[in-house]
Amino acid sequence: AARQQLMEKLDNQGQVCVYEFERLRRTNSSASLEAAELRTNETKNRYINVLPYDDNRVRLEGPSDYINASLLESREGEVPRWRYIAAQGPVPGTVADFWQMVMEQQCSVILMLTRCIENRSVLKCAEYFPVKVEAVELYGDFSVRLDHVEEIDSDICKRCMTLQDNVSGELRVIQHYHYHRWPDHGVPDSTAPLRRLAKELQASHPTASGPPLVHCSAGIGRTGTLCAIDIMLRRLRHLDPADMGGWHNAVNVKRIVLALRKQRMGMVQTVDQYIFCHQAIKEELDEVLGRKASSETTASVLRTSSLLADRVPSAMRT
Ligand code: PTR
Ligand code: PTR
Ligand code: PTR
Repeated sequence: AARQQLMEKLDNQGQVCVYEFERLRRTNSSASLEAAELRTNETKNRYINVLPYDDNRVRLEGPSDYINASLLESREGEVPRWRYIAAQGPVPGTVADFWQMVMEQQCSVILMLTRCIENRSVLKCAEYFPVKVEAVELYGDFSVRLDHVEEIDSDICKRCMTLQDNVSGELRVIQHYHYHRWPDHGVPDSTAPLRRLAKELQASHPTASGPPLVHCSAGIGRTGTLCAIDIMLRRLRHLDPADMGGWHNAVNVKRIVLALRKQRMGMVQTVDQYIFCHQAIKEELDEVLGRKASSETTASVLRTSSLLADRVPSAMRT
């Protein structure tokens, strides 16, 4: 029913999405997964079928360097540039590894897109931070203090934390955004909170720090969707309004998802999430353009987007 609604909102272009996504799903990567498949690393993976590629997995310092996380990056020369660490929600045995990664990769923003427990009793993510303000929890060599909590939206909780490496004494201040209304394999009711989250990310991300860390349970479905939306919003902000090619590129969801999937398997996991990415960009365009121009502009931009790229003769695309 949710998909039906989304499709209707997309002016019956949802069918094109279904077709396009099926093709995307069949483009499998042949990249190797050796570290992830090592016997010794078996218990570090939350799901046996969601693993990071060797090429771009995040490596921990020390003898056992494995964590289920991937470094995702824009192509050389791509403008604007983007970078994320996409990770699974830690299992109880990898919480200390998770904080080690945050410290070593110099992350200062974490986006959490899952609850720790969903459907009453299903564990989706270990509790990796203290829940009481001013409380300190110890995870291996790391301690984490919860400094401050703020509800910035009915569905988004922002937490400020201080991470300390108890061996070196090094400290890091972390901004943690928790979107807690998004079940796995599904889509939220509205695209607004995620667009909001992407904007918070832009605003709060210090330029000199490491990549933002995005995670859900497996680190592919919800994480992929948020990354795709964030990339589109970044591109929109960089656009020269007269550059139709730029518009086309900015909203080419297919290309973006393909680029993400090359770097981590299954990014944007379901067709509903794929449709949701289109919906998000459409609503953002409506918001950005709607006030100034007619929705005809939105329609013409969308017509040139990937949504119809396969169907529209190239002469009609611009
Ligand atoms: N391959 C990417 C590039 O050079 O475009 C790597 C990259 C991406 C590097 C983003 C840095 C990036 O952003 P920032 O400097 O803001 O962390
Ligand atoms: N075994 C599960 C599956 O293949 O569906 C793994 C999985 C779990 C995949 C959750 C994705 C999931 O969603 P998300 O990446 O949004 O946490
Ligand atoms: N082989 C896939 C396909 O044919 O659909 C992968 C692919 C997807 C290739 C998108 C290129 C794509 O982008 P565009 O159609 O925008 O060039």
